Amino acid sequence: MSERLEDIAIAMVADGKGLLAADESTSTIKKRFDTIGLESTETSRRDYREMLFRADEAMKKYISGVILFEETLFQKAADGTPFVDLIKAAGSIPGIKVDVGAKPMAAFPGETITEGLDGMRERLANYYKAGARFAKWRGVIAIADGLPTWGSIKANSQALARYAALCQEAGIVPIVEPEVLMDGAPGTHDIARCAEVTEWVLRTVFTDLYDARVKLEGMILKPNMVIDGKNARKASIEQVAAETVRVLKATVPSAVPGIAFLSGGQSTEEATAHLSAMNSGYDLPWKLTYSYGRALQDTALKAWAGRSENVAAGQRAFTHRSRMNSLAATGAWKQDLEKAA
Ligand code: 5MM
Repeated sequence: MSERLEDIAIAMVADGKGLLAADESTSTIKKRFDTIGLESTETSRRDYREMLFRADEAMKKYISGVILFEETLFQKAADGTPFVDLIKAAGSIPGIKVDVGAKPMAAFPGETITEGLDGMRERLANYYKAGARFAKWRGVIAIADGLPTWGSIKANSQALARYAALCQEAGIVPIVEPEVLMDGAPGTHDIARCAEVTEWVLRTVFTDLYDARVKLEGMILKPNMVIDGKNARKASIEQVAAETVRVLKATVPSAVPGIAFLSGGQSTEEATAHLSAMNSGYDLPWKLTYSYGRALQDTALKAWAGRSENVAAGQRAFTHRSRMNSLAATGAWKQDLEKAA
């Protein structure tokens, strides 16, 4: 019997758990490996992901699901165990990134449109067979002088809605990720501008999801936090939390079971502090948790540095960050826990 979308979605945002975004495409993981001077090959990518997925405590206690890149979904650990089996054995859910990337949008200079809808029904059937029970699609919205435009917001929003409808048809929970960039060029906008654009984008996305007949109970939203641009960071933790909650309450129906944030280039500790602040002191209709890529992986990647003798150190770093974010997901994180570690 196939699982209900609602149940999968609820499991993805279970108390004190969140998602590990490990779906870096080949070009993005190369950039990450460049920072530790490691060549990106199928084997080095496997070794890195295996280190994360075998971090037992983190995976069992803090990670509800892992977003994978297609290569990783079908990849095996060094001993031949499929990664999907490793993830499932830890009680976590395998997921798959199904978009094929944000591409320059014709006639919209400086903006992108995410591609990947063609042939998606067939691909989803294969991913389901391989064990994926949720998927992810990311639309990217940049803030700059005169940007974003309505044309690009609408096109990205409609693509997200089409993708979500196809996922639900396939028995797969869609993670709907409309990312308003904090670290796009020039990254000098203030928090008020981010709030205005995020609200505009989310209103559009939920209208398109309704028009596409997407069942809100069987999806997860993955938004940016409302924060000022990376090159103009000023807003306090409390301000980011308050503005993010305000915009989400104004736009996200309570039928959505959970919201799992992206970290978007925030420092690892900032991403944790913001999440914890939102989970303490606000009355919220949905779960708020993490679906972090960089904010869960950065310290682990550095500790590992591509060396087999550092696997345990990398796993310790990943476990620590996962535990801190797990505490943040229930509003129980405190800064001195970082120092203690
Ligand atoms: C892990 O990075 C994801 C895929 O990026 P590319 O398609 O560009 O390789 C990305 O979508 C990620 O899942 C989200 O942005 C969340 O990651 P961060 O690092 O922002 O938390």
